[in-house]
Amino acid sequence: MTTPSPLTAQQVQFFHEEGYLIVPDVFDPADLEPLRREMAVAIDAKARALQAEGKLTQLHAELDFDRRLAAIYRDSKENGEAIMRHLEGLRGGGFHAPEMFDVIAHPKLMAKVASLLGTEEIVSSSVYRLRPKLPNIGRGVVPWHQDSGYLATHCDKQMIITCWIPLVDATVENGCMQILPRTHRGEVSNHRTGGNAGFLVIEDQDLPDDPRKAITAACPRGGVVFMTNRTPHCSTPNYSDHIRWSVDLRYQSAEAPNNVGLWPEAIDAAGQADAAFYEKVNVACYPPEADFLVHSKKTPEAVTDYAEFVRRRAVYDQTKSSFSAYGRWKQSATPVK
Ligand SMILES: O=C(O)CCC(=O)C(=O)O
Repeated sequence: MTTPSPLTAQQVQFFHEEGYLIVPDVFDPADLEPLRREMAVAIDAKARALQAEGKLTQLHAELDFDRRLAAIYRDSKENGEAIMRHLEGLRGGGFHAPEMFDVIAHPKLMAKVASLLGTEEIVSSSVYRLRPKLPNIGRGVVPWHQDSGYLATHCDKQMIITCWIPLVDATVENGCMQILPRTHRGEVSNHRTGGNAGFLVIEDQDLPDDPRKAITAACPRGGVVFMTNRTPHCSTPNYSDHIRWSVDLRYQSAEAPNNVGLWPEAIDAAGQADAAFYEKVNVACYPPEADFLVHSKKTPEAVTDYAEFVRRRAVYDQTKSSFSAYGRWKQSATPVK
């Protein structure tokens, strides 16, 4: 394979000035095919399991990845939700497969992230989200927020890069993201709990700029939307006839606070790890999730492989961390009249 190209100096400058960067061709669309295929297999397996339990009658197996889950959801919200929960990738649960890890650690992505972080020593978080935004279903509409709203306060001034990767062309019609540019250098805005679908929300009066200045982050399959953790963004409804599939991943310098290599010595029946674990794990920007070294020039032998990635996700999933970003935000969202 040829050495993947870094970003140009102009792209890096744009990212640091604007707080985001859209690169339309990080991947060949074919690079994402194995992930799409494995996700389709996971949907099929869960749909068949629901059928075996007598909960689902129509498999819709004739429909492709971009339409099948929407048809299942239309027949039964419960079945659609069950499949989404099975996929979403929360903590150690949800969908994980070598094809997912291959995207997280993909050399083409690492080259771009290294350009933005200014280092080849890169830590990723096992927190990733697979987002099936179904046509005309409100659940996938994400209100204004900064990713820092979900992270620990001691990481407010760190650089944590979100890579938002569409698995279909993301367009205005199918609910791509909106981004408020040049606002990422200030403090973390006031977030409120109780936004759409339980997400945190920055209400308009708390946004660092007029939301009418937002840019529309359309991005083709193969592209990546890069954002900082303090870049306000949201996403809009899907008015198309297909699912807007995407995955979002997070990366930071190995110098930024993290829990790489930290394992709980023991976990009791109630899911409590040893006290030393909680004391140390709170240094991470998002303590409930296992960080791991994903790319390194200095110590390539220390880079985490898929088997260890799975082990770390599973062991962190068992620990009941007391950290909740929601505790940072006291006020709940203004009810919509
Ligand atoms: O995929 C979306 O609609 C929103 C994604 C998002 O908010 C994020 O990646 O932080």
